[in-house]
Amino acid sequence: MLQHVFSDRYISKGFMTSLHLQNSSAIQIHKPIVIVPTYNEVDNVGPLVGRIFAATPDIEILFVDDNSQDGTKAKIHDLMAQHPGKVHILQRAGKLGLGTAYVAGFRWAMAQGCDALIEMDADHSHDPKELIVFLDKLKAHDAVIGSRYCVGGATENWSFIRKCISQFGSLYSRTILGLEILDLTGGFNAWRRETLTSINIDLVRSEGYSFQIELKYRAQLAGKSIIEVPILFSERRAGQSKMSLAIVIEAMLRVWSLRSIKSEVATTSLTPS
Ligand SMILES: Nc1nc2c(ncn2[C@@H]2O[C@H](COP(=O)(O)OP(=O)(O)OP(=O)(O)O)[C@@H](O)[C@H]2O)c(=O)[nH]1
Ligand SMILES: [Mg+2]
Repeated sequence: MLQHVFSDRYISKGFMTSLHLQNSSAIQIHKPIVIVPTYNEVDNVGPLVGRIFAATPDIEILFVDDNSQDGTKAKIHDLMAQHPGKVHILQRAGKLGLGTAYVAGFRWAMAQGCDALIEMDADHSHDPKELIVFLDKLKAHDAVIGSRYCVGGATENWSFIRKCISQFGSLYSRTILGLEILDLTGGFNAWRRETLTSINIDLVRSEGYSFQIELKYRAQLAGKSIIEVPILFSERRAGQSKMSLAIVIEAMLRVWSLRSIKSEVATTSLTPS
């Protein structure tokens, strides 16, 4: 059950089209949280917190830091002191990968009673102004996918090669897995707590981009109501990319093994949350 939503500029031009219109029952959101994995993002975390609270004052932020060596941890502790009870840190011993960072973050946030969990990169590629749209859409859908590839979505300042890798990655995964979601590798997504519980995140084994693909695959297989919302994805503002050839190759290979979890997901999605 997938629906696409189109940005105002496209709606006003008459481009609005919808696919599947079956919505999940409407809910209220009481305790939303943005989960940001960090590895050496010292120059990004401070401005990011400012931008998030400027866009959505009533939200919490959890950084999952993998023992960054550039002062990110100390910076996050400063931010926690400036925003008591609103900024949190989950510290891990070393660079253990994006996938396990998110699973640990999801578990931590759910244990705190958070009911809307939003994935976001630390490097300002994702615009906090979209959070309000995500939270609004999450009232009626099990998951909201920030999409560069639905109508109205875009990337900014990306090299031709980077665009090709990203678009090929989504097309390749969609074809192999038979998925309808257009942006499979993107990391700006919102999940209802019940969605993550019912797709059993403890079973997720992927890292890097394949983590994003696996989560979306499990959600679609479980019949969740998913909406794609257009986003503008910007190049990172500061610091170094952690993207590597190994992560791209892991994603390409992992997609094939994801096919075999179809039956496993069908079973676990029947388990009450
Ligand atoms: N905790 C943790 N965070 C990570 C790890 N790898 C990457 N990250 C964070 O995950 C987010 C996405 O990583 P990026 O390096 O921006 O990857 P990308 O967006 O694909 O690549 P660029 O935008 O080109 O930098 C950033 O906030 C990183 O700091 C990791 O192993 N552990
Ligand atoms: Mg990035």
